[in-house]
Amino acid sequence: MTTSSSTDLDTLAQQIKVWGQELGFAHIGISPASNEVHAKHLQNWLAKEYHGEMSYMAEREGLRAAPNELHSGTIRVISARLDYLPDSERCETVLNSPNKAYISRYALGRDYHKLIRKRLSQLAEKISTVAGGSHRAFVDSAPVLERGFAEQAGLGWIGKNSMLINSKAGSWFFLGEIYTDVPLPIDPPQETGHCGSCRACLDDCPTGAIVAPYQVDARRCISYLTIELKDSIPEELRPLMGNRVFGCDDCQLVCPWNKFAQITDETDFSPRHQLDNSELITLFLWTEQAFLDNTAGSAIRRIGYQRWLRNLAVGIGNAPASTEAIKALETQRPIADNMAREHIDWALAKHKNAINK
Ligand code: B12
Ligand code: SF4
Repeated sequence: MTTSSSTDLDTLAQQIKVWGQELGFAHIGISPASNEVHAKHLQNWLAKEYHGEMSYMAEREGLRAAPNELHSGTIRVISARLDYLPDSERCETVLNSPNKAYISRYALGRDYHKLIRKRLSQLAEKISTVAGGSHRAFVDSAPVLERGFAEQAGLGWIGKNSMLINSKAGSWFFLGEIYTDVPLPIDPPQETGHCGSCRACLDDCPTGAIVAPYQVDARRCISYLTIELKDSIPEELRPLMGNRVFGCDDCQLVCPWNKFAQITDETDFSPRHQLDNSELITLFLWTEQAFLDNTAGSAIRRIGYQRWLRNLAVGIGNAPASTEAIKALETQRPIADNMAREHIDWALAKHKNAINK
């Protein structure tokens, strides 16, 4: 097949969607390779310093909405959606059990980065075989405005929680992209504004991180505090974090559109080591070797052992006072670095004060 005529390109676009489905993607859409509206939103967000310590967001700002600068010749962005929700039954139970550790649903199984990039590369190869051209696959960590491009490509619309939401599938999915120089036909965006008067996510965010509709101040977001932040977690935010020790899903859990969420059939995303239903203390008492073994191939490993201890110490500090918690905190205190130890001391003080009252 050649791609010289628009009919050929229409056929190729349809074929790409079929291949995408065969590779496990739930939705594929194609958009132009520019996004000025979202570039402006990003600029405002950075100006307010909502990115906190994520300096990579500011450093590569110009590239995010300008695919051609990241991969020369790009004129189209192919956006892909991969559902990850393993099952949602336990979320509320764990969140309401203060001795248990809540780990966000996206991180319970295998790290998604490699998996998605590999499949996108396979898709890019198929396109290349048929149409030639130059293609490059991205997922998450590259300077790409993923939600903005996915919205433009018709994969969904951006909710007040800033998540990309699909009217038939909610928001429990990852995004990935292929930049291409093949002039594929463009998909229409979905209508926007489906939040209406709802503001459940703004009202329910534990730390008040959704400071205005569509605007997340990452510095308050539990996902940032537990995953991105390398140093100490601000003390005033710790009590608000409850038992959320790696990421946070509250703004998705309360969203009414997630009653349409699709359960993933990717076995790689199934919870490992009972991470969807573990006691805070059990995880806190893992040795460094156990942490490395149990988080091999998982996104959790990226934060390292000391931040793992830091996050769990905050969770334990928020749990009901107990001598068992004091014992666990004292056991791990000597192996903690200064940063983690400060959180352990905070938690110890909370438990001891409550017990001595
Ligand atoms: C930095 C980052 C974070 C930061 C900052 C979050 C944020 N909202 O920006 C932190 C660490 C907090 C984070 C948390 C999470 N993240 Co994150 N994150 C990213 C990353 C790397 C960049 C996002 C970005 O560009 N932020 C900059 C700001 C300006 O963009 P934004 O908040 O998305 O805002 C957009 C819209 O709201 C809109 N907008 C802004 N202002 C306004 C105003 C109006 C009036 C309107 C109409 C629109 C509008 O324009 C903005 C730009 O597109 C992307 C991957 C990527 N390369 O894109 C993943 C990504 C967005 N994250 C993802 C996920 C899954 C999460 C978490 C659910 C993980 C978790 N469970 O803990 C949470 C969700 C928190 C939340 N509500 O955003 C997925 C989202 C998939 C989806 N369905 O939307 C992505 C796409 C990763 C992926 N490849 O799948 N994340
Ligand atoms: S919870 Fe309500 S306001 Fe927030 S994203 Fe969902 S529909 Fe929109």
